[in-house]
Amino acid sequence: MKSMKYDPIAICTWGFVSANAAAGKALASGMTALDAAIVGVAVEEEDIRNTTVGKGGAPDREGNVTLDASVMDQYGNCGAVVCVENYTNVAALAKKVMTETPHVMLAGEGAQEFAEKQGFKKEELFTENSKKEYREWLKTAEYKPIINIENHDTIGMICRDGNGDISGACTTSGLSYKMKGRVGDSPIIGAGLFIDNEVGGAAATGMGEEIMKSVGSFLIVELMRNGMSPQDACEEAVMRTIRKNPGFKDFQVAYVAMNKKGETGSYCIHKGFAMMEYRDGVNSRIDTASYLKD
Ligand code: SD4
Repeated sequence: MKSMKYDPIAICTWGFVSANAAAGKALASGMTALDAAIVGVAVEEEDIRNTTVGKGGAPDREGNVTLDASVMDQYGNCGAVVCVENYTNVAALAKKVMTETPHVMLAGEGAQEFAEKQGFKKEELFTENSKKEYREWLKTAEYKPIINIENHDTIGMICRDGNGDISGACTTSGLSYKMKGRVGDSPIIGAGLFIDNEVGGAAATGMGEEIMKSVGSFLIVELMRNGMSPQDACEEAVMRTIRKNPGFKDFQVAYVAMNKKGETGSYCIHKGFAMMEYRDGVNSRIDTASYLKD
């Protein structure tokens, strides 16, 4: 490991062992926090066994696989793409929107044309396995998000590099069998992801509609700015949703956060959520405390 001013740390949503390890390794080799987060989440984007991120992601109810992603760096720059078809590495594409255009977000066809121009590889994202599951789903065509299973495995990642700078990325295929055109929290800066390098960063997973309503990741960073620990800030953000929505038992909302000191936290409504944390060269799974105990 290179000698560094700060210990590199990577955290991410869910038990994405390889993705978090890839980010940790990248940080240890001296990569910036933003690039390490993109390298990390790309592991899930490319893993066709993951049916909620990237290639192999479940389609919308009409059979289109559409991806959403966002990135944010230590300078407060951000980029996002929504409803992207046929390109796997949408977090890297979101970075290109940030660095190569005067905009923050590109959608659908415009984002795809931009991807093409930037040299991203065009691919079929709808895999045999997702097609099989989709055909099964079509038999009833019932839309019912299942807590913690397949509908909720977005990867949101926050990294701190050797300079102590914090950046992040968030990438998803969104809710399985969503309405055509539906976009969740993951590509919305402040909802699925927010970074303020003076304070820290946060990322979300779960029912995007609820996360957007409370601008959850921004809320967590602001709570940390006002002195809360990452853990307390994640808990308060989840509690805001619980207090406002009596239907909270029917969906999952989960957050991970890290502050400038490298302290981390996570919290969720339903048990079963976990956070990965890479620190001191060790990648650990942390079972997150939940509001509902069973
Ligand atoms: C969304 N937050 O699109 C995402 C869903 C999710 O794993 O977390 N999926 O609402």
